[in-house]
Amino acid sequence: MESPYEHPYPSPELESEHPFIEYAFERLAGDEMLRRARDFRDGSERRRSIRLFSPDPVPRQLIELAVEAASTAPSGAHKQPWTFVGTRDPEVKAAIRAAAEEEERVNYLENRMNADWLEALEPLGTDHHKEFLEVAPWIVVLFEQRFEQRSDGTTRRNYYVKESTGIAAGMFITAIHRMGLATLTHTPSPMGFLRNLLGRPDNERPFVMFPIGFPLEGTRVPDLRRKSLDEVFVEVDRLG
Ligand code: IYR
Repeated sequence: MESPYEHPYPSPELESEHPFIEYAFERLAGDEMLRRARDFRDGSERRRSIRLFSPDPVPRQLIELAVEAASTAPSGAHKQPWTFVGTRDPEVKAAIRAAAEEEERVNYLENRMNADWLEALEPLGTDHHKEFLEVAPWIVVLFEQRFEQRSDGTTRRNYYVKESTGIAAGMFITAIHRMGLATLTHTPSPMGFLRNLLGRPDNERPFVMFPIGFPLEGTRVPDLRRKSLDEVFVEVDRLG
């Protein structure tokens, strides 16, 4: 077929500087695409954030596989500006719980969250108790790298750090769900304490924390409704 492109990518000049490889893309039959699309949609629909984890252990290999999947996320200038920091150490988890509960105590009980915010959270029934941080077998904290720290001591800018790390977070959550585990996107606020407790360098800032494990048997979750397709998708077929 004749190429629809006047300006092919990569250009011969680009490729002479930076070698490219062929994209090993597998084009599926239409019915297989639909089957996979539905399967993924249905599986995603069953995901819930949970707040009561079982203490049952989870092998490190599963966490590693989820991090590898998440780390395939697209990122600004392919900088992959993230670090996933995992712990299953009881002392570390206890220290994280204590610090998170102290911040949340100020949020909930000393009015650091305003009345509107507290009202929005009411149906979820959250409070400053974060026992799950000790009970869940793993805590993974995703750090964004505000800049790149090279081994020779120099630094380089990263680009679209929050967007890139946010996409990696979504892929991590999806990977955890698809392997049969559960998590909670937890952002104790402010969460600067995580950098000290986990001994992370200056260029890293905590982005989100994930307690990970199996749901405690019989765990209940809020009876949420998700927005329908028409509430979240619009096709535009003429200029605005
Ligand atoms: N960080 C607090 C409050 C909280 C905020 C939102 I937005 C939530 O969706 C849930 C909780 C906490 O962790 O309790």
